Amino acid sequence: MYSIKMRASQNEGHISGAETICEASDIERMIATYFQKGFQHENGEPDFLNLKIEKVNLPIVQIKALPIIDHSQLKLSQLAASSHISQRAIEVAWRYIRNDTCYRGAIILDAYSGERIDEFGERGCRATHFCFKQQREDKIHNERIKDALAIATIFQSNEGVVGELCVSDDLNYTTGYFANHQGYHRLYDLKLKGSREGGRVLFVNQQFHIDAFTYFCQQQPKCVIY
Ligand code: PML
Ligand code: MG
Repeated sequence: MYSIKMRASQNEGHISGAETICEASDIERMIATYFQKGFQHENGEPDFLNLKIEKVNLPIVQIKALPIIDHSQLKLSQLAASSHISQRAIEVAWRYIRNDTCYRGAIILDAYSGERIDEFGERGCRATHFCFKQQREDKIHNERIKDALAIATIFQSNEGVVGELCVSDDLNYTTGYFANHQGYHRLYDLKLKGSREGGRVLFVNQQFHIDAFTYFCQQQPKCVIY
């Protein structure tokens, strides 16, 4: 199997990214798909596009996708409270999401104090080396949701991660999610159209170990099964 990754940027600012793990026979199709995605993005015209193909040498672990919970009346404050995330940590998260930096990955906050505990800087922590497979009859057809569900599931599979808030940094996409151990809760109208604000913030408790987390998210090959 091969890991395929794409990232596109403009003036070093993030435009678009994507990744999967696939068979050798699918590499050509995937790089064509990602090339299109990177170059036809509403966030802007890239001046840099990187495609990376790597052979996967470690065994791939399978993880079960979080259930999708789609109740339009869900409130972030209630979800956060049920995951023991403080109001203060949520306020800090919004500040990171609304600032001018487009992080490529997630930033990590203490769920109680709201203090940032990672050292990933402006890059943030990405989930990498993964693919998404569907086994259910009622398949997800939306590529964006497949990708977001895979990433949310990978983050939630780590000890000490109690929640994740995601707001898309895509210009006109206003739906995001809050993930916790119960599932992937879709949240509507998180921002106004025409804004690049967005990002992923993880909330963690005392059980969290950054080294184990980083290895699992970035080195361990994973297949998220829905
Ligand atoms: C992204 O665009 O990177 C994040 C997508 C969030 C998807 C939310 C949803 O529609 O369920
Ligand atoms: Mg995006």
